[in-house]
Amino acid sequence: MHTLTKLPYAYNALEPHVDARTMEIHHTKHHQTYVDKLNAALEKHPSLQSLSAVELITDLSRVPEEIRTAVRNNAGGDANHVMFFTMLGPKKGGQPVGKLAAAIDAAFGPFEEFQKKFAAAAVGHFASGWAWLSREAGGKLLIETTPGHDSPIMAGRTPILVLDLWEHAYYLKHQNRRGDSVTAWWNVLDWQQAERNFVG
Ligand code: MN3
Repeated sequence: MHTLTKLPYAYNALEPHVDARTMEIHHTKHHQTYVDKLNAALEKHPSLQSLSAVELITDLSRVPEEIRTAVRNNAGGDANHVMFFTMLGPKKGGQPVGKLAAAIDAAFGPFEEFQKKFAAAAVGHFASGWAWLSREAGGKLLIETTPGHDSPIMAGRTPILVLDLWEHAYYLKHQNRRGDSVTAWWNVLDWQQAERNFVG
């Protein structure tokens, strides 16, 4: 059975950047639902139940066709939310560190330029989805967005940063202003974890 990953901070810990009510509903309702639906999809497939959500989305071809869409959506939903939530925290924000800082500089220019490019991709993405900084197998850094709960992992890339673009992630506080939620996100982003994702 897949279970809801506990957050390493309280729901109000990211105030004022992300409000407590949004955090609580996002985690206990939205994220929980993906975990529940993933368990339901795997109910009749015991051989797949020991695989983690990340393992499931890494190779969806081994998932039977009749549950593949459900696993793609809900293992993707679980894996993406675990990464998203555990890369946030109080007293975070600031700038990239270590090898990732140098790589972002080389690929996108100064940090402020990277922020502009990332925000433009996030705001420009149509409908629900996720914005990412990811690394191709050859090492190249890429800003990309994915629809639904798709992940760069499904295309063989390594996610470094992830931002939830679904309205449920920001609507209570920011309504239609997705750009404001991107601005807020920089203040709670854990760059130490991003560096660990980058160096592997
Ligand atoms: Mn979400």
